[in-house]
Amino acid sequence: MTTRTIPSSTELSALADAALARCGVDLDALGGGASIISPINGQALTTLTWDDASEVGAALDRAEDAFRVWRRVPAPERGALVKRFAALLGTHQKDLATLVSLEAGKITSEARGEVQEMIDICDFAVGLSRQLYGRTMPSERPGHRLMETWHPLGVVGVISAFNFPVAVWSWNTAIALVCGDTLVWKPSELTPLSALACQSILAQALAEHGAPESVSQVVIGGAEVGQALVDHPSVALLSATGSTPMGRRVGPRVAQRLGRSLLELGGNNAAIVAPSADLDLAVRGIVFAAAGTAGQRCTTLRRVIAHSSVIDDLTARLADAYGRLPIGDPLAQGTLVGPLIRQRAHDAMVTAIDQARAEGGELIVGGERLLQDAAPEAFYVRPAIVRLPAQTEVVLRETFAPLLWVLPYDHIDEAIALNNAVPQGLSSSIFTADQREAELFASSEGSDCGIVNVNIGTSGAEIGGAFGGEKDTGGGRESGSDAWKAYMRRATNTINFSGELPLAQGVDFSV
Ligand code: UN1
Repeated sequence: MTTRTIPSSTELSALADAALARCGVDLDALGGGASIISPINGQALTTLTWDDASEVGAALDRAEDAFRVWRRVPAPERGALVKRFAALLGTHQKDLATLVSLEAGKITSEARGEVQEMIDICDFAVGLSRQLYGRTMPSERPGHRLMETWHPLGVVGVISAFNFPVAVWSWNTAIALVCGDTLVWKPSELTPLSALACQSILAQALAEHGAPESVSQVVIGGAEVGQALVDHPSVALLSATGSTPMGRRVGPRVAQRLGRSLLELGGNNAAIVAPSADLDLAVRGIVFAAAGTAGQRCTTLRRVIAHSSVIDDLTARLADAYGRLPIGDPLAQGTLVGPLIRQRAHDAMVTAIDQARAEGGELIVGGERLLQDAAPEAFYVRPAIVRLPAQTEVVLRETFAPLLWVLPYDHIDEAIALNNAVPQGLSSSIFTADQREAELFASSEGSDCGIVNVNIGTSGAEIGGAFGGEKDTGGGRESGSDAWKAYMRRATNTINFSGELPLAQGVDFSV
């Protein structure tokens, strides 16, 4: 089942304009310049003037000034701002979701879910604003107190990717704001309208709160704008989400100036399907994780490692489900798979399928381009499944498209070794009814990823946990748990209230 019609440019532009206007964006100020393309039809939604790199320095100066004010505001009061922001996000949930669909091609349900993820992290941050706990430790010296305090860090630079154009920024922003930091955000050049809408909504909350407007700013532009942010000494923490090659460029540059970076990069996520797995559950979990968001999440399931006793049955069931996936206009009710972001993603998928075939793979289903007559400049594809006898070279790299490799295994140790034998380490899962297998997978000898799931897929994490992964995924943790510590600086305080001056480690230095 595939929708046959794709909205016209006029319809999509009208939707974008209306949503932007409701979010408070001044349409006349967008200016001419770069075309913002919707992947829904491959045509321009509007045009936008980009900032140039020199504007980054000015934005950072303003952010530093705002920081000196914002850091003095008590954390629970900073939380009150985030609470208001969440309420405004609730009011504009539909508008923001529309913009996310228009720019990133997400289906309505997932786009709304992305905005819900923003509201959820705001709720988390509001609670956190009263829980920025430091520890106290027993001092070895009499009459002394030893403790840690957490202080605002400074200006946080955020570089975000097209596939989560609003949620990932909000993970950083909600947490950084309660931590007392200010922010400069460079969104993906593919999704600037969603960013401008977020910025406008946050600006409203800041104004109502009487906070400096430069607490949060956005700079729109290409790679040179991102680079200016990466290199600037005013950026205390650079949080970047994107591909591993991007992270390899960014990480060393920030390290060179001894800045702090938080990297959330590529994944190559696997699900092990054990002989005892509930296959109905596994199929549902796999289809959402592999074909949802048209395979364009960093947490997308890219590899199924199935026991040889279930692999035929599982593959047949997956092929059947893939054959029934409704693909087309992401704004239309019932669509489950929208377009790829651009031609490059489609080309990468075709190239990977060809390489897999040359490496002994068999294309089970999908890979064909759809809706070419209705939208010749857009890239709709049927998600594909390729069965391979082993984890060949093509499987080791992340192809950011709905392309699922199915690989066999015979023993759980072999399955875990396959799970870990890729350069990336973001997300992983196992479908099993065998508790020992599940626990082994989640143990220190199991999956080497930052996210390790049992009987659910690899994507769709909640905001309560820390989010990120190891190896080529970059090692950073965003979102919940104690990820806030990356956004603050820690001071260790030793307070002497004794009237004596005993030295630590028993050192004698009396004169
Ligand atoms: C991403 O793709 O960069 O776990 C983030 C998930 C979402 C976040 C994905 N909550 O799939």
